[in-house]
Amino acid sequence: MPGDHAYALNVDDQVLVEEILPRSGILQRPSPIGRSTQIIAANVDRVLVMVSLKNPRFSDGFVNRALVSAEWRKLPATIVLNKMDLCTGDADRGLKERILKVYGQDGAGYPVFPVSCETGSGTDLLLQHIKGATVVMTGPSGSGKTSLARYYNPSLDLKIGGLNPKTSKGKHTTVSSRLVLLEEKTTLIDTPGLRMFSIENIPGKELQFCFPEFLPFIGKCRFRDCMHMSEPGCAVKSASEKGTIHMDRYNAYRKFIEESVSSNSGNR
Ligand SMILES: Nc1nc2c(ncn2[C@@H]2O[C@H](COP(=O)(O)OP(=O)(O)OP(=O)(O)O)[C@@H](O)[C@H]2O)c(=O)[nH]1
Ligand SMILES: [Mg+2]
Ligand SMILES: [Zn+2]
Repeated sequence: MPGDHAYALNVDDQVLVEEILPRSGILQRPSPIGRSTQIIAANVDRVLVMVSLKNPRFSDGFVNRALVSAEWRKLPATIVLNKMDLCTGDADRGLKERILKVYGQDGAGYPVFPVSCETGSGTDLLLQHIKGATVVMTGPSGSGKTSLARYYNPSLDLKIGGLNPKTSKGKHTTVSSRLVLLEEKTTLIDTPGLRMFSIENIPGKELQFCFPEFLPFIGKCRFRDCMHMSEPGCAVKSASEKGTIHMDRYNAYRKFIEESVSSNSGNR
């Protein structure tokens, strides 16, 4: 598993793994087959949610699910907006501004780094941000995860894929996770692109705690067991109406609650 810590012996120039140490900072996703879960990476300090504004197109649903999943695992998350070299028009600039407002320091509170693996813009700041840490990249296929690993370490023999010209989506080029060592004990884990980050494993009641900007308001609602949907005197809803919590994030929360209710009732 990329990121595992182990005791190993060196026997005749071969590394023999004796024992894998207990894992912390695990990033998981439900397995596409069956109900089990797959571990994407272990002993991780931070998750980089790697997306692009276009080619492939930015998806709030993907980003919100990835962030909720990281919060659930108590892993700090950073959003990396790659392919900024392609974003030159007013519409692109508008989208970038909205993303910063919704997810950045004045919104949900996440660090957001616009970068380009093509021109190198923003990559120094990002490297500074992850210095000394073990970070895992996750994102849709084609967002440029492997390109970033190769940008930082050009000697790496890693395959970079093209995009499907019709859909501008990636071609699922990376098929297994790979640990990449960078300078100053920084470790970057490249993973296969995901179609969608599933959060089905998170109980509905816990979802509110996976939105960090909700935390100052939780416990201040009229009802102690408020789910922040339609209950009167809800402090979270009221903060979203005032704009203290961005309405896009509040609506994402509502959608996840509705999904969790309908998937639970389907199991009965
Ligand atoms: N214009 C531009 N293209 C980029 C940039 N970064 C990556 N690409 C291109 O995007 C395509 C996909 O890049 P990959 O690095 O293979 O993407 P990935 O996220 O690793 O994709 P999977 O392995 O399928 O998950 C390639 O054609 C890259 O050349 C960028 O900053 N700007
Ligand atoms: Mg890749
Ligand atoms: Zn409430």
